[in-house]
Amino acid sequence: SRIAAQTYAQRAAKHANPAAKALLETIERKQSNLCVSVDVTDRDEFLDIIDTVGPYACLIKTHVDIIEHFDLSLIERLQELSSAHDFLIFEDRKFADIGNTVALQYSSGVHKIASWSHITNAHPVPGPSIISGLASVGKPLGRGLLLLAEMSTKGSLATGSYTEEAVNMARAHRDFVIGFIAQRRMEAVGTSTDTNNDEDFLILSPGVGLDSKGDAMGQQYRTPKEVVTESGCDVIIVGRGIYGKGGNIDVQSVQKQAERYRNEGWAAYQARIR
Ligand code: 5IU
Repeated sequence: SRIAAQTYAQRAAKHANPAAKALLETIERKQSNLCVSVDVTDRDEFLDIIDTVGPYACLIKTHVDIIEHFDLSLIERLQELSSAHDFLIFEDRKFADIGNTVALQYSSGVHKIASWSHITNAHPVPGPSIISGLASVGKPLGRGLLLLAEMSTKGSLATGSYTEEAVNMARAHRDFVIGFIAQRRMEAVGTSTDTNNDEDFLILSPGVGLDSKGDAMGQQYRTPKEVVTESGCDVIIVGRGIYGKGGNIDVQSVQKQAERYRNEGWAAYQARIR
């Protein structure tokens, strides 16, 4: 596709959304298209993993609702690590309710996601009102939203016309929807409205692993080469491939794996733009 042949820097220079621009710039500056997904429940382990992988990542993906003893001091530490290691933050909240409710879930409650997460995501299942609800909170803060156009799991229902309609919904809200969680590029999906030739959706792809094909709960893994070079995705999202089962992390091995996935992801991108 037109976009897949461009460099991250070229795309950063043209992107109008502040979160998308910052992510593309970070990717280029750090030569890393690696997003590390930190799905652990212990606060100290969460921060230790992020401090270890931070130098290799453009983005850290969180599920803050799984963390025991959460309070906003944890977010302060996360923000310190984000500045120290130069990565953005993506709370993988997967909003799915009516506009009014998601606006409250995004802004308020225990987690106050909009106040600290540069990027978040939503299921398109409620229709376009989920975008306007989230945009009412996130746009004034310069945030970006990803729609879940596809999933990596076996038997996912997000396929075919559901995926097409998700892409069409995003096209009508390009000021706030910066891209998709998906398994491939989306330019050819749905009905293109790209008359100015300036559509640039970021594709962030979970289900990435070098040593495993999946887990016992339906997850399916592909390699960075399959995801970035062959399917044209922009960011690889890697969790257990980097930190293993969790529970007592071996810092050296976590660091080694983060560096390995970063190198593989970047090589796969270089092979794509060549
Ligand atoms: N995740 C997926 N697949 C998806 C979506 C999200 O794996 O289709 I949407 C999340 C779940 C988890 C992370 O937080 O990405 C992948 O973790 P592992 O690399 O440990 O499987």
